[in-house]
Amino acid sequence: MKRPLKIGITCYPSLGGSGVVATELGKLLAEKGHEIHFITSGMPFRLGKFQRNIFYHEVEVSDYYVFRYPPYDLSLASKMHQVARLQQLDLLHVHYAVPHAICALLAKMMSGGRLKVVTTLHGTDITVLAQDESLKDIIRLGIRSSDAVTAVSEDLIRETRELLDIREPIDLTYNFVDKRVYYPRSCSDLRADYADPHEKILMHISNFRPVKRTGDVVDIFAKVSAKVPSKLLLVGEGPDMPKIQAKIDAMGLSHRVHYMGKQDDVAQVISMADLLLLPSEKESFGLVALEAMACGVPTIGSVAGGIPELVVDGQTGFLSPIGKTEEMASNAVRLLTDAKLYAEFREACLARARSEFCNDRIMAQYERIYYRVLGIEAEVPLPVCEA
Ligand code: GMT
Repeated sequence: MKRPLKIGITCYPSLGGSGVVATELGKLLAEKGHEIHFITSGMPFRLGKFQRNIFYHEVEVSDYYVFRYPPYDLSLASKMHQVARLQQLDLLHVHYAVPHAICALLAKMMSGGRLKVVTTLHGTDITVLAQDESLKDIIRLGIRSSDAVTAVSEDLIRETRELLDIREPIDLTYNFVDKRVYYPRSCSDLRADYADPHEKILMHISNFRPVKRTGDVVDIFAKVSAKVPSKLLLVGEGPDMPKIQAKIDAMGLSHRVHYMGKQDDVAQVISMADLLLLPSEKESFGLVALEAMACGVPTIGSVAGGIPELVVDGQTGFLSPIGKTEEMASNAVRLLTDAKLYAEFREACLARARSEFCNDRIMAQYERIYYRVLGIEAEVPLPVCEA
């Protein structure tokens, strides 16, 4: 008989896909009866209101005057150990290898080896940080000393093996969306705030870092809007935003662009869009493309990282080589000007999101991993999700 588990979850609590996935997973596991303890530097932003079986433990960092750099990693490791001991946790599930896998390893050592550690790799913890010679060995140690390692795409598994020479098994656990939250929302009123009825809406959502190639977003939009009356909605903020604003001004597009800032209710916002633009340089998965897909919005994107595992080229979007903005723009125009083709893509999006990336199925995969590392024999059926 399988018993409910006590699980500590650590992630980056601020805006970002890995934090979203970790938080949503914790909420779903709690609904299923597991006890979830978030151990993070701040309240995970998607945690929302009180929910049974969910607890939050804030990591406080010592600012003792001798420290030039406050030792966050040590405080996190100590907190993990304290919570694990007090709450009798079965395991720690850490999202993003750096520094979380190493902190969990320290907590495990403090527990005398009793505590199990599951590490989920999300993207730049491997594709960027594992290329940094000063971090490579410690990331490898974190991965090798975890009791189980998961990654959010086949491509990320491949890169992890290549960059770090990891031979140990890595479980594939795609990201997911909660189908009760991500579905096409009605938004005709809202749409009218941003676009005239005859105009299309193109959207980009990200943290505006260089890997997102937001300059390409503007180039694609400029080419599309020259042919199809349209507006660009930019959601999120980040270091490249001032550069992008300057580019939009210089190209005379300001009157066609809305800056939406950070938004919490992504399903509502994304439902306003006709297309999502995701021309990233690196993207281990591209959670936002899945969120769009679940709301019936096709993606125009790049063949980068795990995006092709998610977006089926020619069915739920169009993918082009990185930087090929001309091709991306003409694919966007094709979709926006062919109502029949667009309707087919929309249907394919909804079906794929519901069947392949449904929360029940992915959560069951994680549960299987938890029971496996704990050596508990448990029947966890893998639900088949209807399209
Ligand atoms: O790795 C990052 O850049 C940050 C991370 C995050 O916290 O948002 O994003 C990664 O994890 C997401 C959730 O698994 C993926 O959907 C993103 O594709 C991935 N980002 C990159 O690979 C650039």
